[in-house]
Amino acid sequence: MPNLQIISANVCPYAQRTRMVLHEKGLKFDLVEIDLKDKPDWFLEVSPYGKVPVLRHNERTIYESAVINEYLDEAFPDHLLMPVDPAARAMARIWIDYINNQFCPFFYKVLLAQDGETQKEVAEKLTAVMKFMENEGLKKLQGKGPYWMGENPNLVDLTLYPFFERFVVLEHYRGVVIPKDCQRLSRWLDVMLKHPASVATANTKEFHINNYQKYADGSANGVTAREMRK
Ligand SMILES: N[C@@H](CCC(=O)N[C@@H](CS)C(=O)NCC(=O)O)C(=O)O
Repeated sequence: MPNLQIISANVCPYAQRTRMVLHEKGLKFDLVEIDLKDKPDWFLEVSPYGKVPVLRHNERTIYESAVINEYLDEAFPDHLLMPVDPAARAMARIWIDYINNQFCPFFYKVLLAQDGETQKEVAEKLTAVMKFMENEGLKKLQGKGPYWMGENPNLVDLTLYPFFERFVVLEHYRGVVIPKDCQRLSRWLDVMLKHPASVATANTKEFHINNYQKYADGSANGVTAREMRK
């Protein structure tokens, strides 16, 4: 049995990604939950950025969700979650990078912005990001779908989904919704909400709304909130 441990916080979308990958691949693992508001001393020794998720596999420690997910896919190749064809692998990485560097920052910035003008500006940017994902991503790559790159979920789906599980928070605090003309994105979300790895790792709408209150009222002061405010 693989000796896998994941250090996680159930509030964290990045950690949920990795739990989804472990679930999707059918891997058994020990889950170590930490409180991000009161991080244990041992955690700072294993997590150089002070962030979850962190994976421990035998003697190795690996961090950064996108890196952990590819590591798991390579170390346990039974049920691959990256395409095999090099061009398709490159395309999957392009979208994982886009999600991490465009979608995620604007997701947080919409919540963190405190004045109306900035909230409007970042909400417009997030809307443009979703339209780009609809037209450049789903429309060109998913074929008959229903997943990002076809009929099976891959690492792109598992990278993006945890943020859409939390999208209700943006609607609740800022009135931001998925644009009406992003129908593929909405259908993708409907399918992902029912996907077994999503169901196995899900938290409720109320849980997320409560958890992001400090982001929305401007009092969040963790590493992520400070970085995303920049
Ligand atoms: N780029 C990182 C981001 C991970 C991240 O931001 N995790 C947050 C929780 S969602 C965290 O641990 N933040 C520590 C803090 O806010 O103090 C990854 O993909 O793993």
